[in-house]
Amino acid sequence: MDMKAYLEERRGLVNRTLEGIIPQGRGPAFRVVEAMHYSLFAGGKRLRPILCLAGAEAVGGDLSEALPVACALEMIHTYSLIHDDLPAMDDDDLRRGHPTCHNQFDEATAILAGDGLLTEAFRVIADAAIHFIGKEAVLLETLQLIAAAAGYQGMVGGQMLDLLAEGRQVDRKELETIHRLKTGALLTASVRSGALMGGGTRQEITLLTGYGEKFGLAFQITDDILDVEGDSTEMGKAAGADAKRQKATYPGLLGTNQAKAWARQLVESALADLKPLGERAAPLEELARYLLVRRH
Ligand code: GRG
Repeated sequence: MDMKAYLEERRGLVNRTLEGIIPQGRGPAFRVVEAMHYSLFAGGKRLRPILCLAGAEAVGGDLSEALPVACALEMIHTYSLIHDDLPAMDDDDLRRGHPTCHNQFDEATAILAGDGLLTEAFRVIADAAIHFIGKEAVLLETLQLIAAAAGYQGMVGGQMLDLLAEGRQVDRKELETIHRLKTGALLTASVRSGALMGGGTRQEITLLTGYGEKFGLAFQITDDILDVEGDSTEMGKAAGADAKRQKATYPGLLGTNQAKAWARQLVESALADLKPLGERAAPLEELARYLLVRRH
């Protein structure tokens, strides 16, 4: 398949829908909407919405039914980046190749922009109920899944553990827990929610959840490797940030070669999960392979 064209088409679909959700500079509190829009459209691969749509596609679902959830996932992800960059957390100046939200605006506005995106994401999912009359249980399960993945049992909890681990020796088990929560939970929820919204069977949903978990971990390993080997301009953020903050990473713990070998193993295992789904899972297959060659 032509993956480049596929990704461009999906990004376009997501971006157009997001533009409709967060129109530039409207509403009574113009400044916060401007900051939300700024961070949302400051680049970004749109990996989570693309995974969600591909999850729906893999079970033969209708893309339009998964689209609001796909956009909500990107909004939650963007909120997490804005807050992660704040001086109280990673204190970063550059994100997605642009000044971070608190540098472009100010700290209070950046906090509110993150809050605004997170809250709005759940309104968008709730609004999708109109397409789910008679099958509300699917939407409720999705809502519950995404809330758990984003909250203290998922990303927020992982971020807390990550901050607590700074400057301290961490073993492989602890590192895996941090990343499974901080990064993996939302990525897994992206594929799983797509499969749910697409009307997948329980067996299909379980297979795609397994895929998502391995994808999430492999994504984090390759993110750590890029922090060591990557190019700041290509990545749109400073390389070497992990070492600077004395963060535990996979290359730091296992060595770069072993970390790469583990990422390959995880991708192979994720691909095996997709086998029973056949051709419809081809985009997810390509997305997993892309992890091993990505440069940003
Ligand atoms: C503040 C609650 C809270 C959580 C922050 C996402 C996160 C948790 C921190 C970001 C720090 C980081 C670099 C994590 C590693 C993996 C990751 C999430 C990378 C960024 O995701 P991409 O590569 O970014 O999908 P784009 O910009 O392409 O969307």
